[in-house]
Amino acid sequence: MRPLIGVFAHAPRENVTFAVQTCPETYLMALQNAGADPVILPVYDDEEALSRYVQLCDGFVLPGGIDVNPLTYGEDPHPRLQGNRLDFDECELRLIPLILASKKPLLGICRGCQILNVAFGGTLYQDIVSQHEGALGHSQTEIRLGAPCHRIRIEEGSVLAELYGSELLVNSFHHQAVKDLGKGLKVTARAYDGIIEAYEAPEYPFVLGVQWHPEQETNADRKAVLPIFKRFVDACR
Ligand SMILES: [Mn+2]
Repeated sequence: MRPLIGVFAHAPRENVTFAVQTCPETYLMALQNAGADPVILPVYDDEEALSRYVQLCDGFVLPGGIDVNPLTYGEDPHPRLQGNRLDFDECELRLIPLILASKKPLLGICRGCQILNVAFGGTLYQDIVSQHEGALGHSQTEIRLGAPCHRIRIEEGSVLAELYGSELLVNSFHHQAVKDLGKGLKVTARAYDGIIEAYEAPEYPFVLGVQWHPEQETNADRKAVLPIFKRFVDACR
């Protein structure tokens, strides 16, 4: 039986003439290729609906997207904060505890990794360049989305170490990042400037946050796409 994976929709970066909830196709394709059936779940401010989604699906993906509003972790906006949607943040912050309580697998990617950290009580860099001294370029200049941008160093004993060993080349499309790690999370990869690129939650069967976009890596020569999604989908069976 192919597991049913709920991918949460998010707001587009640009303001559009009518409100939409969107999901890049690459997440759906990566999950399908890894042996799952994805469904897009609407962001919906109704606790009962969110509980139904959590019952319905075997695992969940929190995808990339726009900035997280800093009010969610008790800070005022930095001048370099970009477009954000507090209502989406608040919905995800109501949803995440329900998923965690179900013990079902949860994969947070980019913004998903950031909001998941906030749900665990952590904070974010609102803008890496202005708030983290010595930061390397996390806003990728190589034009192809799946091309590598920087190296990450992986901690021994982690899911990522099982999949990739001690170092991996990843893409990078973020100006925000995890600052203070939430309680119960464990850093499992960092960039060489110290920025947290991945964490796990050892008390749960499968909780993984990655700051890069494995779903974009469609080049067969690169190895980053399928291992993460396969491992995640296996955990959802
Ligand atoms: Mn990065």
